[in-house]
Amino acid sequence: MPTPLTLSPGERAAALDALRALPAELRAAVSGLDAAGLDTPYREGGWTVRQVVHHVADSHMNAHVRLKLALTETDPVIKPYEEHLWAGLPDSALPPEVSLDLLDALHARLVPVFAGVTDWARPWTHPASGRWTLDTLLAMYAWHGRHHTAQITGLRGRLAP
Ligand code: NI
Repeated sequence: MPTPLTLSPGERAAALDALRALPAELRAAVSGLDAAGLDTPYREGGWTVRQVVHHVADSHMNAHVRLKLALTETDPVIKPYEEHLWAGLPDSALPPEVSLDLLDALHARLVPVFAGVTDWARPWTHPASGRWTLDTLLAMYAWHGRHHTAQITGLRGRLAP
C-alpha cells in the first residue's frame, strides 16, 4: 500500500495525464497478441495477459466507486474485494477488447471527477489499512495502470525474437 502523501499541483497533473493515457496505452500493449499470447502468464505463476487486462478494469471500476464515495460521504469506509478470485470469474476469460472498451468509457468518466477535486486531503478509509486521502487515491491508480501495462510490455519484450 502507498504511504499517505500530498501531491504537488504538477504531480497531480502528471497523475491525471497517466490516467487519461492508460486505456490507449493498455490497448497498445496487447495489440496484435494472438490467443496464445493473451493466455501467457506475464511471469511464472502470474496472471495471464488477458487476466491482467480484465483486472485493470475490475480495479479501476472500484477506483471510480471509491472516489465518488469519498466525494459524497464523510470519510466513507470503502469495500475491499478479492482481486484474485475476481480474476477467476468467467468474465476474465472474455476477449480483452471488452475491458479495453470498458476502460475507454470508465476513464472518460473517472478523469473528470478527479480533475474536479478541490479538496485533495478529503479522507476515505480502507477497513484494513486505515485512513487515506484523495491524493493517495489518485497516485495509487495512476501507478496501478502503469504497473500492469509494464507487466505486459515486459513480457512482450521477453517474447520478442
Ligand atoms: Ni493490480
